[in-house]
Amino acid sequence: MSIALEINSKRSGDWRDELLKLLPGTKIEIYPDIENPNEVEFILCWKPAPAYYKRFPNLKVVQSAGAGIDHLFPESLPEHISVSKIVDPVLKEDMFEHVLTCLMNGMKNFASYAQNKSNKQWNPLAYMTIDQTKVAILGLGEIGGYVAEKLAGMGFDVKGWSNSKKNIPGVESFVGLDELGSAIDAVDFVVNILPLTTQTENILNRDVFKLFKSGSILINVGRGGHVVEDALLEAIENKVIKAAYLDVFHHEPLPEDHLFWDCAPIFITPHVASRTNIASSVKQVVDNYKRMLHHQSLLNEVSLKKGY
Ligand code: OXD
Repeated sequence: MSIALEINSKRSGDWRDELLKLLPGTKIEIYPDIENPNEVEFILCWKPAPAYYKRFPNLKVVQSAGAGIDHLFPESLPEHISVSKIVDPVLKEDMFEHVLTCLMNGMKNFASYAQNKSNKQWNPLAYMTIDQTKVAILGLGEIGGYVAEKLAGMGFDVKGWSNSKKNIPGVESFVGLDELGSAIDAVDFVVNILPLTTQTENILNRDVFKLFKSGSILINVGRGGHVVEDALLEAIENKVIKAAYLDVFHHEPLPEDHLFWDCAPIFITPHVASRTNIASSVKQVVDNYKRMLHHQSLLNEVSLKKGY
């Protein structure tokens, strides 16, 4: 019995070291150096290659190394394989801080002042305050719900949109495609924290951008696949969207020749809004491995049908 790590980043070694501290003596191998694929029952993944699971005939559990599972090809996984995601207070707090940074930057015009400085221009602009600022959060799962509640607690006027009704203090809840327009109506910032599923892919499209308040700001910390890129560039060109803070993209790293690099109102961060903290997440991975060994249900298991 062994654990395989297929983590498309430089962090595989760190994951293995942390796992070994809690599971001494366990065989933990980093793909492609797998001695016997038949022994692998548990795999920890971040952006594995398509059909990765076919390499391991006795695989029982796929554990995402992040909060999302869209990168695990959930639609093609056989039903007998269980899938779990990371749910970690550190991830939620980091996401809240990133979103707050984008909000405050937009509200206080820091990008304009950076540009004015390079032109030696002294040009005071009108700023927004928290109590005047309306925010819509798309996606009220573990992370989105946390961000919405914290922003509401700070005094932002917060609306939330999700698949099912939510009862979050201070957050007005809107449900389903019929209510998407009401959720984003008249808000200053739209923050996307949705999971990427067949239902939510391309949800930020031309028709939806037409419902944005003129001069509003988009913050995308969900997935690149939520956004129809041409439609976003058009909405920016038409000044419907004043600025966009994008942390996630269709292709990562964002290709050098991508139009977003040269579009001044688009701010690019390299998928860093909230990165899995190995030290605070490793215990739940170990718990899931032990649960699998004892035929118990997993922590933070996701529904493959729903995709989250
Ligand atoms: C995640 C991410 O899913 O970093 O955790 O996007």
